[in-house]
Amino acid sequence: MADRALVIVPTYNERFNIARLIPAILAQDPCLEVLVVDDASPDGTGAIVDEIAEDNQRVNIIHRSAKLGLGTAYLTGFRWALERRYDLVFEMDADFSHNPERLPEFLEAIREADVVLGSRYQNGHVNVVNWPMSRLFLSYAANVYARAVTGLPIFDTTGGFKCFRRNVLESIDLSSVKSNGYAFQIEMSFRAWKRGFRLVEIPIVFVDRTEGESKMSKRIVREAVWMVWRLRWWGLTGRI
Ligand SMILES: Nc1nc2c(ncn2[C@@H]2O[C@H](COP(=O)(O)OP(=O)(O)OP(=O)(O)O)[C@@H](O)[C@H]2O)c(=O)[nH]1
Ligand SMILES: [Mg+2]
Repeated sequence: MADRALVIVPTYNERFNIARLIPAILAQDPCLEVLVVDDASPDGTGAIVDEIAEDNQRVNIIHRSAKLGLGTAYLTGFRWALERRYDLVFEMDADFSHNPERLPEFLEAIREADVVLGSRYQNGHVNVVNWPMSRLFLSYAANVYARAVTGLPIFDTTGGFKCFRRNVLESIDLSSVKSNGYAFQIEMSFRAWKRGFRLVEIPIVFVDRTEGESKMSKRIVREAVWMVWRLRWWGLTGRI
């Protein structure tokens, strides 16, 4: 039987993106389904997805009561996916920074891996379009730093275009995952790596959003700065 794959898309005020994104995802492969986790977006993103889901069995939505953060949105989505026995679980942004046309390459790569990571920085290349120099520098430096502190052998540790095999998510104690912003991406990959799963990076081009507003915050960056040391400690003490 073919694999069933769920693409989890967390949303907060993505009304100008989501209605275009969902069909673009579904068109890539018949095995793909979508789960939007919306945090009561004031712009009505949730209602738009409700309407799409009504006509399409491959589209699902979870409504949360308030903006509770990216990490907990994914954890909610992971649990939902595990309960329904999906074989593959994707993470993807709603703002077209992650090109849905790359999904088939993830499906191909996961055949030989347990986690596939879309990588903006690989082998000395930087594949980011339209970011101001300051943001690019921050992100690149954060990745060098995270790799150095945690030992995680991947170039793009904070990227959010990913595919997990179900058994990877099953083997991680989701209730003990602590981070909520960029650190969430590092923490999930670190936990998978520590358990001996095969992580594979494939190059992607990341394009800055053209619609909607950024939710990047200083708090999210601060969390990542500290979290990598916690992960290193947990790794050394066998807590992870
Ligand atoms: N459900 C939920 N989704 C969120 C939350 N914060 C961000 N998102 C979504 O997570 C994805 C990534 O967030 P972005 O705001 O694009 O973060 P980014 O790519 O680092 O920064 P920009 O593209 O510059 O905004 C998008 O689909 C957002 O709508 C949140 O608190 N809850
Ligand atoms: Mg974005």
